[in-house]
Amino acid sequence: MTEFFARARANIALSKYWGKADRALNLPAVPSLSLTLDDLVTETTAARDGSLTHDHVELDGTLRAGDEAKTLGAFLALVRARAGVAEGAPGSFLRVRSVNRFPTASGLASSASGYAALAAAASAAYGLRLDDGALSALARRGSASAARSVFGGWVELPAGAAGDDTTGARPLHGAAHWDVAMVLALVDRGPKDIASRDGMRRTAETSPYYGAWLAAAPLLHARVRDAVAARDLAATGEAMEASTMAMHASAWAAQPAVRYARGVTLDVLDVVRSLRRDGVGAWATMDAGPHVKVLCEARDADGVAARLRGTPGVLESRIARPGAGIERP
Ligand code: 2P0
Repeated sequence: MTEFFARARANIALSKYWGKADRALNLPAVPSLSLTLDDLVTETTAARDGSLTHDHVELDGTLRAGDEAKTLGAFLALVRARAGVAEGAPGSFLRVRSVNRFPTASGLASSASGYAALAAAASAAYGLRLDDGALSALARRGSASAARSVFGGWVELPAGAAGDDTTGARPLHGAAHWDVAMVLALVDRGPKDIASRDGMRRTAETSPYYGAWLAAAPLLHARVRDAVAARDLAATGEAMEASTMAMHASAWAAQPAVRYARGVTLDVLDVVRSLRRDGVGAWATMDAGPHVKVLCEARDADGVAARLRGTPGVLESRIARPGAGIERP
């Protein structure tokens, strides 16, 4: 059994992806821009195993079963179809081991690094040679944010056009483009309340503000992209916060509400605002969970992390820096 290894890093979106243009192909309805981070790593090995009658996927030491195994198996079946490997043929199923080496409590998006690493390891196991763009488009089928984790640094995932399965992310600037940090404030160790896929579906189906989000998102994305290109921290931070709040506002208005923020989340937002009042350039974003990620200059990161750590309800704060793209066979 030959094992194929891949390593990918998580990313945090500055302009947010929320909603799908095509549910079957998992195409995003809006463009997004992210920063790949250095120390949130998923490592995955995949090997074809003739003794298996279905895929075995072990995540963080636990063999996945039920709906989760079904979802993962459907993704691997897609990789097989691309590689021309007949479903059920001897040696067609994979033994996969994936470990999140997040040096921190969980609760940070791992589906991005997870599906990027899985797409890379599985395609290698089937001898499917993909360039980064094609690998990104494949990872997107697992999780749209995973398309961005194929690349390091500053990455754009365009909105998809219904039916266009080639949509993948593209690198805008390398990790060295800008010396910033994302300071992560973790406020909860439990699993998230609503999976992002379900949250965005409910938003699209029931929120009166989903249409407003679809109209605003591309403009906010363009502001983020221009500000990142110019390394203008205030402009980037303001546009990032605007995209974040517009996304979450559309979700809050879903019925029932899709609300990821807790009381402590808002307390951290207050701290970030008071940091700015004190002259520290710091701006906040949140994803499908209660944690807050704070963008600042690298030289300010220690001070920002200390302030966040001192906020009641913050369990842990750590500094992430721009990171590299995927490593694969
Ligand atoms: C993002 N999020 O742009 C946004 C902001 C969460 C909030 O991408 O359905 O796990 O698997 O494509 O990529 C999380 O959603 O969703 C996400 P699917 P995904 O980072």
